Amino acid sequence: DHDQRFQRALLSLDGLSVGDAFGQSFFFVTAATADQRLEGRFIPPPPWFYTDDTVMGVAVTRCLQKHRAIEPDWLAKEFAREYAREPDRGYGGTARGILQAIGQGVAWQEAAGRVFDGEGSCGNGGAMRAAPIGAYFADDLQIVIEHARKSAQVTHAHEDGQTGAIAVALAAAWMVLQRETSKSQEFEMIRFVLANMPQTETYWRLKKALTLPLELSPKTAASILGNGSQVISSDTVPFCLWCACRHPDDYAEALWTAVSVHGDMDTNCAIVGSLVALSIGRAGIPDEWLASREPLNLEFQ
Ligand code: 8NA
Ligand code: MG
Ligand code: MG
Repeated sequence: DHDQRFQRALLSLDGLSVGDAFGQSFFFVTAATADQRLEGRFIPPPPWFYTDDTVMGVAVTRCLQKHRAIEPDWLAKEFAREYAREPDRGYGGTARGILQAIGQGVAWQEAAGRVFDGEGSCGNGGAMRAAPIGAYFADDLQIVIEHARKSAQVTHAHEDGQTGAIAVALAAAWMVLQRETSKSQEFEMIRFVLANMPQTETYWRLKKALTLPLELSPKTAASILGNGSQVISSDTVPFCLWCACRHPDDYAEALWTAVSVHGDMDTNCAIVGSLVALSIGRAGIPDEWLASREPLNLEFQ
């Protein structure tokens, strides 16, 4: 029922927002300090400020609460409203223009469709906010796919931008399902995602993850899968799913792994955190980490 589904979406959102804020805090320090923290596993001093990943993840979760579905028209307005309220949360360059236009009354189809010479954005912004959708609809994969696509579409007209969201939502659904049946195996989640997602750029890159043993160093894996430094779906989602497979039962270790390769640290940690939270439950997110994240105003009614 809705309450149980919504609790799963909220759990994923906690994993997402703590990950986002944790990863973001590494952007504020020198490379030497970051390396020191990574080597010693010293968690950054609080508060950890969250970014666009969290703001948009909250909007998606609010949409699920209010409509029990992804309603693109409502979600586009909610994204634009939050952007206008706090434009400096670190939004992607193109995303800013799209959200501003929507706020000025341009239809989301037009605002999202005209960027990059009509190609649309394949940025990782669709993927970074998609896990709560997979968590919510876990028992019906066709609905997961349909609503993940809708949630990305309002800002990401490019097929691969939507594929990234679908892949992350499917991974989230798998985390919920495997927790219920407790049969977790190396790469099983990635195989499941590949079997159900569209075959665009992110698919082909994710396929490479199957050849990278989980004992491999994260840096080597990221050199093949990408570390998100291009801020696009295909460069981000495969490594994040590999991290979630590597540490499905250890939130802190999964995030240390994700952040260790630099790149899009807030977004990588947001995606990995949003997935691992679902397999470990809320008690698996360390209290100290939850308390370090800047307080979230969820405004759920
Ligand atoms: P977006 O739609 O602006 O896409 C992000 C970037 O991806 C763009 O600025 C382009 O560089 C690239 N890109 C997207 N589509 C294309 C294309 N068709 N052709 C060539 N390049 C393309 O925003 P978004 O919401 O997808 O982005 C999410 C990211 O922005 C997350 O990392 C989030 O944390 C935020 N962010 C970005 C940066 C950064 O740009 N380095 C830093 C901090 C935060
Ligand atoms: Mg961000
Ligand atoms: Mg980012």
